[in-house]
Parts: sequence; structure tokens; C-alpha cells
Amino acid sequence: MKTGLTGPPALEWAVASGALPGETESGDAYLVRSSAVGTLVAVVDGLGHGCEAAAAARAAVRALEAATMQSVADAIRHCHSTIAKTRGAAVSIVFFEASDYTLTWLGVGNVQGVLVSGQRDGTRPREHLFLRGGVVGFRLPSLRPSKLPVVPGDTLILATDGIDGDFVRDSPLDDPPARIAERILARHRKVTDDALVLVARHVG
Ligand SMILES: [Mn+2]
Repeated sequence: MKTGLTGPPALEWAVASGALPGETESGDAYLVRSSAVGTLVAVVDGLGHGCEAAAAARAAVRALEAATMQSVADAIRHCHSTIAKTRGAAVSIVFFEASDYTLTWLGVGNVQGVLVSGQRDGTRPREHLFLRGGVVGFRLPSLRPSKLPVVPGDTLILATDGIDGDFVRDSPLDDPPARIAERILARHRKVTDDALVLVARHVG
């Protein structure tokens, strides 16, 4: 379990992960990176599992560390060209903008993303990241990021495909991000793949 506080905008985050049983390295990786303009969060799933998947995921994270923050599409394109010699990866990326309290997100491949509203009155539904088919480093789809407002209490969850899709229904907001990440990994992890879940809450 890794946890942290970062921003702007202020975010409390946690990551829970585990490698496929029998493998020493996970092919899933993540990045949380802040600067004055905002915070970039990404989850990466290197194709397959084992050391080659881990190498692809590490290369993708390094590329995203060096990429422009403000444009998630540019960041994905930079990552794509940088990791072309690897197996490639699924990448979902989210930029929290400090100046206007929005997030912009983009997903290539199958790292799921959901934004759960911190408002309990039910006026704002859960938002799901629209995933486009493709493999970063191999074949990019057209990139159309979408933008959403973010208010205190809103909680972003990113999960690789080693986590089953039911996790979305199992993410109440009463718990801190570390507890949510731990619970999702414990309850929804598949035994057939590496698994990683990242939870980031905007704390006002
Ligand atoms: Mn996977």
C-alpha cells in the first residue's frame, strides 16, 4: 500500500496492488505527479505479465513523468512514441487542473476509471472514463479527452483489468482512500492477472 497527500488541487491518494501469483514483478504501475499547474495521475498495465510487462509499464511511467502535464493527449502521444520498442501498455491518465478545479481524462486500452461524486444527494451520477481500444506503444486510437468539474469529496478510482468490474458498485465514500483501495483489491482481485487500484480524493 502506498499513500500520499499532494496537489494542487489537494488530493489524498492511495494505491493497492499485487503481482500475479508466481510472478516476482507486476506489469501494473502508476504515477502521481504534481506541479503548480495541477496533478497528473496515471495507471498503466503493461501487456501480458512478468518482467517484459513490468519493463513496458516502467517505461510508460518514465515517459509520463517527462511529458507535458496540461495536455493528456500530448502526454499519451509522447508515451506512445517513447515506448514503441516495448510490448506496449494500456494507459489511463487524469489531469487535475489547479486553476479551475476540473479534471481531464483519457484512456487507451482497458484500465477502468470512475469518478464518484462526493455529493450524497444523488444529483451527480458516477462518471465513467470512456476507454478507447488500442495499445500505447503499438497502435493509438484517435484521442478525445473529456473534462469534468471536480468538487471536494469527489473520488477518482482507476483499476487495471486484474480487478473485476464489480468494484464500481463497491466503492462507498465513507472510508479514506487507503481503505477503499485495500477493500477493492481484497474483494475484486482476479487470480489470473496482476492487479492495481488507485484511489484519489479531492479534499477541499
Ligand atoms: Mn492486466
